[in-house]
Amino acid sequence: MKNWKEEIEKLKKEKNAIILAHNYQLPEVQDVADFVGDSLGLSMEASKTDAQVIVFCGVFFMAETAKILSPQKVVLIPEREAGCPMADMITASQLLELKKRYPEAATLCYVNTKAEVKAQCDFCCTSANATKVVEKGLSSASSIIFVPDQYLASYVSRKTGREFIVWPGYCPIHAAISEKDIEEAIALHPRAEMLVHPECRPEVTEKADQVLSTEGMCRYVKSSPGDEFIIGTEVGILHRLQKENPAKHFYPVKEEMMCPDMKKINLEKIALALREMKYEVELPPSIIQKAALSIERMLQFT
Ligand code: CIZ
Ligand code: SF4
Repeated sequence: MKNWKEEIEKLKKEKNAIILAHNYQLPEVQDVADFVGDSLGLSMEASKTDAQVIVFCGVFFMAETAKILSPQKVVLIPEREAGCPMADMITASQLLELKKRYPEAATLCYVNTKAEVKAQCDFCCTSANATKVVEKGLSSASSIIFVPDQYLASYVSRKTGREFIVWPGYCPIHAAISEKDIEEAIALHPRAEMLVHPECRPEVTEKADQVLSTEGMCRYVKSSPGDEFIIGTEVGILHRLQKENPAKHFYPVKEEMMCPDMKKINLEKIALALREMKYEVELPPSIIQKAALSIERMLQFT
């Protein structure tokens, strides 16, 4: 078998590139990355680095976000077909229709959206900062359109007491966790703390000990005195949690919590991306400019 790791290291130096991997990527992809993190953390790394080439191992909207924050750099995604079904649930024209129906409303989009949707919004947010963006950035808005994740919106609504005009989008992976799955996992590991992602359904987040973004889970586990955790998000994160906390124990709520799009990138595709400089993320300058505004506004409040 070819030593992809060696080849990737060599190509990285040749091309002055860095590799960024999302918390949900395959373990071997996380292990060759210069940084592993959430979509926003990775985009910030992309804008900070001196490297001219960024190989973004994640799904398409994340690579787009990196490009929006670093338009002068070359952003490559090793698999063009790595999309996000939730991000595909709303288009820019559907959002424009919604905005027409509620002309007074401010618009907030989850980072899991296409660049052209971000370009139509006042604010962007991630699962790590959605509550803060609503409380601080949008405190004076009389009403708020929040797209596309109805479950994240419902969680933030519970936390902030604000009501939103929502879109019926959802993550098919997180929405597949049921209340029964939670009860079964607790019965199997009664001492463990239950951490779930805010993309889960309300009946699931209500049963959890903590509702956290992926970075929030990484931070929480490190500082918690507990040593057993049930993890209600995509299973890729268990690799990072275990690596950073070798003495602690992690159990997925269920093994099938796997996002097929996140698993489309492998070492061979990373090597190929570097060798052939593909697939380059390109966006119209007007979209970059407008989408950057909603992201930069969010950054003031995080
Ligand atoms: O923002 C991200 O990276 C996503 C999609 C999830 C999370 O909780 O970090
Ligand atoms: Fe999209 Fe869900 Fe996959 Fe995240 S886990 S990339 S929200 S489909």
